[in-house]
Amino acid sequence: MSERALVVIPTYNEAPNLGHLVPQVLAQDPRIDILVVDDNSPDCTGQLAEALAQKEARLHVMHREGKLGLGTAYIAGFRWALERDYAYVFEMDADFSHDPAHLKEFLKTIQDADLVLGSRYLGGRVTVVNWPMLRLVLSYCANIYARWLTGLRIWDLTGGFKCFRRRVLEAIDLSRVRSNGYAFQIEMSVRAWRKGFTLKEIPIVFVDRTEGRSKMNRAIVREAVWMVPRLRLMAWFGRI
Ligand SMILES: Nc1nc2c(ncn2[C@@H]2O[C@H](COP(=O)(O)OP(=O)(O)OP(=O)(O)O)[C@@H](O)[C@H]2O)c(=O)[nH]1
Ligand SMILES: [Mg+2]
Repeated sequence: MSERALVVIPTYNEAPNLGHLVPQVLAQDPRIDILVVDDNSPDCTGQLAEALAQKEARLHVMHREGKLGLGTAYIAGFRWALERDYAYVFEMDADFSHDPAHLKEFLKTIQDADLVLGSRYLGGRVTVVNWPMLRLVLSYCANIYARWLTGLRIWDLTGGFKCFRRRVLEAIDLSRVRSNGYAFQIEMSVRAWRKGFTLKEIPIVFVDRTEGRSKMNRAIVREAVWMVPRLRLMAWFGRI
């Protein structure tokens, strides 16, 4: 594999994490670049990213005017990648829940797949560290619900550590992707699956953030609850 990979990292108030994360990600493979998509974080994550990018040519930064949500941040990052010659595009959180050490395994697995998903529940085995029980139960049940309704036989559909082959992002009509929170993860995987691409799951150990604050809220959960049956209906009517 000689092609380049872009790791898209959306940030909102991740200043305590970003400075540590960037060198660890870049150290995994010389073909990896990073795009930070910052939504004008009040804690100045955007300025920190700029300062880091002055010293590191493989780090790029996109600034948006305010908190517009995770899904649209990724869509903007995907478009940026497609305008350049990246063969692989990653989604990754800035909060160290996603261990950069897993990136190598993703790059190996994507050689025989179109979309690789980092899975916290592969084979029913839970590999989540330090989450409160309620959060874990909610996430696990959300995945059973999504698997049952969409018919996509994947253990972890809501995870946000994943690697797309370029042609998947080219095939999906990004302007029609509707969801912005956890549902965004489900929607992207369902759309890839419906286009006939090959999905593979690899086990990851997911560790709860120790720095910064969670952006999870009720609206994100609500969106996922109604978006899943909507995806089912769209699939039935051949809209995706
Ligand atoms: N640009 C941008 N990034 C966001 C937004 N919301 C969340 N993020 C980033 O997306 C990643 C995942 O968000 P988290 O807050 O970790 O959400 P989570 O993983 O569901 O929640 P916790 O891990 O419990 O904190 C992190 O890197 C966040 O900084 C947003 O509206 N815009
Ligand atoms: Mg997180």
